[in-house]
Amino acid sequence: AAAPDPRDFLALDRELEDEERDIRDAVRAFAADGLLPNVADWYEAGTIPDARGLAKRLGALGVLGMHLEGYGCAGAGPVAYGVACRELEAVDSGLRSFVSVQGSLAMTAIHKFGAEEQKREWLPRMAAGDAIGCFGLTEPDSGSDPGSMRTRARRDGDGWVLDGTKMWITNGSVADAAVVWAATDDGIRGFLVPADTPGFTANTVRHKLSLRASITSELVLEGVRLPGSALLPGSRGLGSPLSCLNEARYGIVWGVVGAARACYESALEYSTTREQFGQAIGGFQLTQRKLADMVVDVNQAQMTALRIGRLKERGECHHNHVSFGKFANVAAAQRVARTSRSVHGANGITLEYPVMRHMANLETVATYEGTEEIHALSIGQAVTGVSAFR
Ligand code: TGC
Ligand code: FAD
Repeated sequence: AAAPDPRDFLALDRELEDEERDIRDAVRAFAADGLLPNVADWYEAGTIPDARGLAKRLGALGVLGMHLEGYGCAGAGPVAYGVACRELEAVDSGLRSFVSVQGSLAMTAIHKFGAEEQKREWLPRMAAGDAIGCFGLTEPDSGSDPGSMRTRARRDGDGWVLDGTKMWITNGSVADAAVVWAATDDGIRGFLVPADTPGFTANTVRHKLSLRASITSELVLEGVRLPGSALLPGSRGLGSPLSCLNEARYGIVWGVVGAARACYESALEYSTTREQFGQAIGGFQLTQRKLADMVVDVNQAQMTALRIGRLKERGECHHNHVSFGKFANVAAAQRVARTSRSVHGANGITLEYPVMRHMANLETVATYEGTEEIHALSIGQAVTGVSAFR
């Protein structure tokens, strides 16, 4: 048998189908030319300077809502979608976030719960990147427990009035429309709020030390009057936003394999070129142990992602499988990023290398879309049958 390829030790990419490999190559090439050369500057600036231009370029690449059917979406399989997330997050978690929020959260909410007219109005524009969407579930006092939300939608004749504050909303200040989750007399429902509606404002969160190449915002809704047609009529209860989260969480299961791979590959390259005590540091036993730990984590995380992807393809992926993947793979990526940082010595703390940027980003990734603790509790509940959330 051939010796393992250090960049794909268990030859897992050989398990990809042709369509999946084509998407991998297209996104990887796009990322190498159009994202990687700029991302450290965006990170340092703490923003994506031309979010609209980026949306259009990602739309042209075909990755926005790529796993959805119809309305200008590609209808790609879950593994193809996962591979795209992996290649984007190999550059930066903020860029995968952009695609997750647009496709897996905002577009998925409209696709699953929207009226035909809402789908026709928004989905093709969002798939093309001509319109940007965001997804407002979290509030200042309701994070892990979104069921405690205070944002309220009350009936006003045929329409609705929304009041409340959403916090930590990715792309909030650049969005054309926000999917806002609000409590009503009938439980939690979703609303499609155009950003130019009077009473709606978005304020950018400043001074983040993680996910800096991403726009994060507070959404304030003060007496926002909406027509009856703004309701997502199919949405009902907390299960509706949670079912969208499953899609985005699935993208993270794959995405963080990319972040981990980038950190491992940077350490591998560095360890063969950096010399101390008269030899490449990759020749020291302690460095080899670090490389072994990293390559095992990257490949195990990739196996987990691929397995969950194939289950999803067959309609056999339960949301607890996704919790398993997010819990295991984010932790693996964090270990790899930290280990890789140590291999790079002082150079590892700069933006010249991607490792500290990934390491800081992964703090956000471990928090959003359900914290590490929330997913541990989901797995605990799945294996014991006992809920320990409250
Ligand atoms: P609980 O009573 O357990 O559940 C309420 C209803 O929802 C159902 N359900 C799910 N359905 C689909 N998918 C899931 N993952 C589901 N989990 C639960 C459940 O069966 C029930 O249905 P029904 O019919 O019986 O009513 O609700 P709970 O209040 O006890 O909370 C459960 C918990 C803690 C798991 C949930 O609230 C949770 O997941 N909390 C974490 C919140 C979170 O992940 N927020 C993310 C915000 S969005 C974001 O972070 C975007 S970042 C994106 C980026 O930039 O990439
Ligand atoms: P809290 O829920 O207050 O948790 C604090 C700590 O307590 C955590 O360690 C948590 O695990 C722990 N904890 C809470 N409950 C329990 C329990 N029952 N048992 C044990 N431990 C527990 N949200 C959106 O709606 N849309 C977005 O687009 C979005 N984008 C984001 C982008 C960024 C950069 C960040 C940082 C967050 C984003 N979020 C978004 C919000 C994110 O989903 C929340 O931060 C997350 O759900 C956790 O909520 P919290 O920060 O309020 O923490």
